[in-house]
Amino acid sequence: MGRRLSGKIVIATHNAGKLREMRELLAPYGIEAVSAGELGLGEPDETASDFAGNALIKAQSAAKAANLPAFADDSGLCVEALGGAPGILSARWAGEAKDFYAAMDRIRREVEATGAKKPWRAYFISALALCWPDGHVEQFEGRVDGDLVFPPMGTAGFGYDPCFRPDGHERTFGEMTAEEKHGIPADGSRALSHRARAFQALARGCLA
Ligand code: ITT
Repeated sequence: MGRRLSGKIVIATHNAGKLREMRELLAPYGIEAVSAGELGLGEPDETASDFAGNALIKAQSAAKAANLPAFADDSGLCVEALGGAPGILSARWAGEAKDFYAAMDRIRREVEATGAKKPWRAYFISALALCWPDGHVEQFEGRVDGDLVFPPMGTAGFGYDPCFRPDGHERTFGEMTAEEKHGIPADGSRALSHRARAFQALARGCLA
């Protein structure tokens, strides 16, 4: 059992899509969440070589700056035919303009160039970090596997959602409701998205 999270926390993200999902995941627990953007916190450089390391950098920096417990997510889409790219560079592939349709098209072109046979396999990873101002840290990870879909389908969600169809489903994340993508099943069964799966582990460790 990890350290129990309560009271007020910072959600250490500047990504509006993630912020919405992280707020929705925390909502049932009566935790007051303020975002890094609302507090005017800067964005630290994500210099680690893996998702967990970058989540830790974001959570530690926000916990220190706000003197509150901080909750961060580092996540991305890993394409098997590309050796796991874009992976931790998922946000950077969308460029300054945050053009995820361009990033999805780059994935399509690069996978096509490898000659990989369909279905093109991919997975999303979410690494969550909770950091307290005294330096205590709790970390969790979630993953969901699926196929890439081109052209991208649906306009729900954010980022790479329209080009990812999770295993066992007929629709992409971009065609799913928020509840389908990252709702936490009331019967205790496994959630669908990488972030919701990581959050289930966090809830068992720090919110029970
Ligand atoms: P913060 O660091 O401020 O949280 P960011 O967008 O830079 O925001 P990351 O470095 O973790 O976040 O980049 C992850 C990228 O991967 C993100 O920009 C999304 O486009 C993509 N991604 C992560 N989770 C996703 C999801 O559930 N659906 C679609 N795309 C996702």
